[in-house]
Amino acid sequence: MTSSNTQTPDNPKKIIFSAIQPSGTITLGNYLGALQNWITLQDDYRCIFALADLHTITVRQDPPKFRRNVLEAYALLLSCGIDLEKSIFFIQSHVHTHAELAWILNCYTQFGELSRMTQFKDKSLRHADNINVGLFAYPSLMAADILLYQADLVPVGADQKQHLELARDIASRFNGAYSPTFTIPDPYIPKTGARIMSLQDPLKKMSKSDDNANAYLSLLDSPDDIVRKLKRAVTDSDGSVAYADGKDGINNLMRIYSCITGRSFEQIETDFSGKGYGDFKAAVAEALIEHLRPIQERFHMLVQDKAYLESCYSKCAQDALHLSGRTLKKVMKKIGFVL
Ligand code: ATP
Ligand code: LTN
Repeated sequence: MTSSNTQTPDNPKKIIFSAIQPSGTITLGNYLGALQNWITLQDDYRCIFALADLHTITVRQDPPKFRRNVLEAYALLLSCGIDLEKSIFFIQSHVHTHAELAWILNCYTQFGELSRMTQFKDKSLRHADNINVGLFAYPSLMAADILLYQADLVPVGADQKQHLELARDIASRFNGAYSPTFTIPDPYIPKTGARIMSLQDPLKKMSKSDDNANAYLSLLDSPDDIVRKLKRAVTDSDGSVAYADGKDGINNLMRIYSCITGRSFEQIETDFSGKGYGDFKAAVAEALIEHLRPIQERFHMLVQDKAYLESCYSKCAQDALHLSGRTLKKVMKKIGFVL
């Protein structure tokens, strides 16, 4: 049986583009909110994924740490299940068309539009000593990423929706000024798009750039780290394992446990009725440790094989350049560049 997205001559597979910044160790939030969906989408869509390292330098990076973060994130995403037989997975800075189209799109994006972006406002407050032009123009680079591949769908978390809307506006404006050039991308907000919250402040999202390492679970945390961080996770004084308003800490742990084990909230409530938070936290830790074990094993093997990693990202960069080069050429021709 073929699903509606299976490729046939008159029904080419839809194109998906998404990217993640290699700005630190990938968290459980990134995994459950984004990466797990990327992995499942690979069967039904033509998927193109990237590590958005050009975006990462909008915040100052320590060079050796940055280099390590990029290579580790590449190995980790492969370990999570990005399959290069099905998908392209490249490093953004290896494909020069991104910076080139971003410059062009800057000239089709208004100052006022970029000024309204909430991420720019938030990051300007957090990095008040370095409000650089790249931070401001971040969304036009993101638009270039997406539009270069004529993506139909872009899986992103809610925090990126505003940027995607801007990408749609820029694409429509360009198409209107010349002739249809770019596919207008739709956001793809996955059903299981769990929003995983900080373990220390369950009203704040779990983030890899949190100063407090106890607030997030990294995919590379050791079993001891996982047990310790979960033991310290903030809960409430009610004591019953139940999903309810005001129990943000427990709700978050239930969401994590449910995503990992596939058990519904009702099933979890039944399994843990009469048991305390200590037992529940131990069960969440156990489930996570088992889930992450094969990913971590693959990661530790892959990350040492620099030659293999290089062969993967070089081949993918070539494929990405081939696809994106066609769009860039079309754009330049329409604008009137001498080619
Ligand atoms: P940073 O801390 O550097 O801002 P981040 O951890 O918030 O990074 P991003 O690199 O901005 O993560 O996001 C990568 C993807 O992961 C996005 O699609 C985003 O929506 C998703 N994501 C990030 N944090 C969470 C979370 N806590 N729960 C669910 N999804 C998340
Ligand atoms: N801004 C995104 C990462 C990103 C992206 C993209 C996501 C860069 N380019 C293109 C989707 C499509 C983030 O911080 N999560």
